[in-house]
Amino acid sequence: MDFRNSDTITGPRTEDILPTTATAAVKVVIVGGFGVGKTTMVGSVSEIRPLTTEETMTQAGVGVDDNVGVESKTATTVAMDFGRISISEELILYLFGTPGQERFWFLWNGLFEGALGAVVLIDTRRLEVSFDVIGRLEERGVPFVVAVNTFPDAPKHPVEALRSALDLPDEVPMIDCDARLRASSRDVLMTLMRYLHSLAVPLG
Ligand SMILES: Nc1nc2c(ncn2[C@@H]2O[C@H](COP(=O)(O)OP(=O)(O)OP(=O)(O)O)[C@@H](O)[C@H]2O)c(=O)[nH]1
Ligand SMILES: [Mg+2]
Repeated sequence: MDFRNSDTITGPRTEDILPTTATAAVKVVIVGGFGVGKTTMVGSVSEIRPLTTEETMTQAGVGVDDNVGVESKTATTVAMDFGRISISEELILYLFGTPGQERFWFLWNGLFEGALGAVVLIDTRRLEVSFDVIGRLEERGVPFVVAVNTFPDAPKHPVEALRSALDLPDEVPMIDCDARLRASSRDVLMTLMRYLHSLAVPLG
């Protein structure tokens, strides 16, 4: 377990302290198949030092972990990512990134407890790694938005084709993003918050 960008931990930094104006906190889970950019997204958008649990991938994972298409990846999340972002002076989001490797999916149960919504990150080069993820969210009844992470060599599909490939209902928002960029990751979270709000407001 590791606090990125830190050598010694000497106590909370000013930016780690929860603003006194905060009155509501929402738990959001960032989910997706192996290597779609979950840890990257939590790290780019978090205003506190993200907690990561990345471990080096070794030969022992060959044949167990599915790294097809992301062979250059050298580390993988083995438990969770954690970060925090203030959406407004009052509203704080707590972000939990899930592990992508299927052998760690049993951890999802704890990570989803109390979650109000989820972001499903997808990589259009490897759409198939997202099918099970979306199915599991639907089983749990957790509302989610889909964020298409833009890798440079990823094929561009029309939104309707993507929706149909993922069998996504029309009302589920879909947005392009670059998980490395704070503003882009923040837009994704704002889309989720707007969607959750629309679900909470009773129709006319
Ligand atoms: N070009 C590009 N690269 C990205 C983007 N997001 C992530 N990456 C890279 O893709 C790789 C995988 O990202 P991670 O954030 O580790 O993916 P993950 O979903 O947490 O992976 P697991 O925890 O192993 O499932 C890293 O090398 C990132 O630098 C993106 O939006 N664009
Ligand atoms: Mg990760």
